Amino acid sequence: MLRIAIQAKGRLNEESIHLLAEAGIQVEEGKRKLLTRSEDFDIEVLYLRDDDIPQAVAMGVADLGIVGLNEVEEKGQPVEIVHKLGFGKCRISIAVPKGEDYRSCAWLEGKRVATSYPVILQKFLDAQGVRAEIHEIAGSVEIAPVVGMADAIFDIVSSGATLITNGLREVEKVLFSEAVMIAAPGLEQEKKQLLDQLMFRIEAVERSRGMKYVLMNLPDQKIEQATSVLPGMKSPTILPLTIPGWSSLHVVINEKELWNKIEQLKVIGAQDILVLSLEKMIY
Ligand code: PRT
Ligand code: ZN
Repeated sequence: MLRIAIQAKGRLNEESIHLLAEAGIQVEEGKRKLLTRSEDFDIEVLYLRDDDIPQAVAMGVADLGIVGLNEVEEKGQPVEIVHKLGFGKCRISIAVPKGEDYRSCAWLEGKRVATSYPVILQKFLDAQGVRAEIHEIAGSVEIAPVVGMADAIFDIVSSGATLITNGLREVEKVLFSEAVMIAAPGLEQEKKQLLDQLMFRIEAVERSRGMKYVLMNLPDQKIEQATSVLPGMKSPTILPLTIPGWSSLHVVINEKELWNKIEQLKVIGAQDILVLSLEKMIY
């Protein structure tokens, strides 16, 4: 059996549960305890604070974890990053009061920087050859300059709205983060196999994101022309219709190019076009 640690509540909780559900692992929210066993897959879900997930995985309390890359980097625990999951995207940046004439990292020399991520910040400062005083605070980092506790901050930024509200300007983007799947190093064979199975499912879900399944009817003599404008995943599926000289063509198209492709196909002579959402793509 595998045990996976996910955030108990907070920004990554919902999407972690959603991802597991898409992979066929249902965890009933209502009945949520600290530890829940899935009935669909040989897995147990452990709910923790995100700060505790890297250590829980490194110690083998959990075999896997879903946590922000920022936490993994900060905690420096020996865990393996198995996969980037594409949600919880943010960056950790240095920000200064907007009136400051910040031009380079040299500005930070001798300054006080408030943060909840002292390890990542220290590494960055060392790499830049700058000495600054790091003030570690647990929360509300963005108000530190206003109240005179610090000259700058190093904190998570997503839309940037919080910085603007607090009169701050983002000057250095130090680390780009997103939720990642982490694993304890050296998982035993049986757990490794379950992990491979889980990742196979997750990758199938990811592949289908933004993809649409498109069906259309087309005169047979137009098939070649239609095929030439379609994306080259594999050749489209072509099925004969009961009407002589006509076929039904099925193809998977990325949402981004959907309208463009449909317009081209219509000009070629496609009719009765159906666009369906795609749940999983398994190769
Ligand atoms: O209770 P627990 O310790 O588990 O949760 P937490 O309060 O430590 O973390 P939580 O739930 O706030 O965030 C979990 C993870 O989500 C973080 O570690 C990041 O990997 C990721 N994430 C993504 C974010 C954001 N986006 C984000 N915008 N984490 C925090 N923020 C905060 C940020 O601290 C700042 O206050 O949102 C504000 C900035 O947002 P913008 O949009 O105004 O720039
Ligand atoms: Zn936390």
